[in-house]
Amino acid sequence: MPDTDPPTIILYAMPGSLYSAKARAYLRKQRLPVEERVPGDPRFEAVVQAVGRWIIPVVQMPDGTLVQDSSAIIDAVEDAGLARLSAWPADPVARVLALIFELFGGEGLVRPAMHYRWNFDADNLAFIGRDFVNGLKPGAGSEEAEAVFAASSGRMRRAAEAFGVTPDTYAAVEASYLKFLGLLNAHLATRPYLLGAAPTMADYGLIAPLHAHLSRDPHPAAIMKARALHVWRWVERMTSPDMDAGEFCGRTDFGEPASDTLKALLAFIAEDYLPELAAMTGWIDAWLETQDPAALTAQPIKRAIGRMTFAWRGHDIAVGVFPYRLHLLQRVQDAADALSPAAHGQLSALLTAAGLHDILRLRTRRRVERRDNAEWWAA
Ligand SMILES: N[C@@H](CCC(=O)N[C@@H](CS)C(=O)NCC(=O)O)C(=O)O
Repeated sequence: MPDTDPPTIILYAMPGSLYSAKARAYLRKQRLPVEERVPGDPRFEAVVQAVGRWIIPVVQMPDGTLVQDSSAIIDAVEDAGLARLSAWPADPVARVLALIFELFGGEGLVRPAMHYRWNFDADNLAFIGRDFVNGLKPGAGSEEAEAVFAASSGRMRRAAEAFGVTPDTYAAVEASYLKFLGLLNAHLATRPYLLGAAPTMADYGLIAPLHAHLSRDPHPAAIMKARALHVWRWVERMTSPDMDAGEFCGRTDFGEPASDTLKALLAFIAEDYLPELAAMTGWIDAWLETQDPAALTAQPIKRAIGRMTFAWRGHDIAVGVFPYRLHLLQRVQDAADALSPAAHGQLSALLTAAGLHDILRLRTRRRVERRDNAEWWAA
């Protein structure tokens, strides 16, 4: 490669991984030289040692720094000045909305993602079985492949339960997803990306569940193709380095951010996800009160710190409590807190009309911080 080419970013990821899709879509839109490697690549071993756990996606930046976490990867590329097409919309109100979709995409849509991947074995299993093995143990023979897939799929099926996907919620998870898919399809019929002419963090947040699981696994892929052409096209668009928006004939003005179809999506988030955020912040705040502050801040936060029950669509569902979600919620609130009074008024009106205003209010007594590729309780 000639000296003038920008140095390559290495992305450790897998085609079937939810958070990998978010980092990959963003990196592709930047048209940066990226080399994607699977975790089964022997070079991943040293990355696991350095990051301290087995997790993807991880990016090795051109200066050698390792960054884990799809959100942190996007921030790192932006901070390094490498972004061609920033993930952040110019309008500060739209920026807050982008962060709401980041939170809802990566965390609020894990129920349908896990359900449609793990509860339709007849359609999905042959595809995801080999897809997993290609990422985890490329070249494995059939016996070894079976053992590799059994171990990782067993772990992921248990994860689905930790998100509240159990036989008595299957019907509610499906009804919720189909409603969301209809609303997103109506929105994307009118514009190429969530917030208009260009991709933003809103799109990168939603592509996480909508790529690897909901558009790629055979069973949900058929649902998306049959019911939601515009969402399907958007998924294609999000995997392309160019805008891939020919059907919009060069239009760039979509009157953002206050379209009715966007408001309907915000109202859906209020109905579907706000109850869980309220329960989570309440649970974490009560839990923090009982903890010894010195012990709390001495080590990184575990992925799940407990289990809570809350009412969701007529069911009492038991789910893990994941402080990472609080970190993403804080990003929403920090961006809202930084708005001018006029912009804050505009945001408040939009969120109030959608029934989502509480998303700015749900806070805990101690913040989550990120450092050394992990989450920590703030001092
Ligand atoms: N917050 C992280 C989550 C990453 C994550 O959960 N990755 C999954 C694959 S999609 C993983 O590596 N799981 C491994 C495990 O939990 O053992 C991010 O956004 O990167």
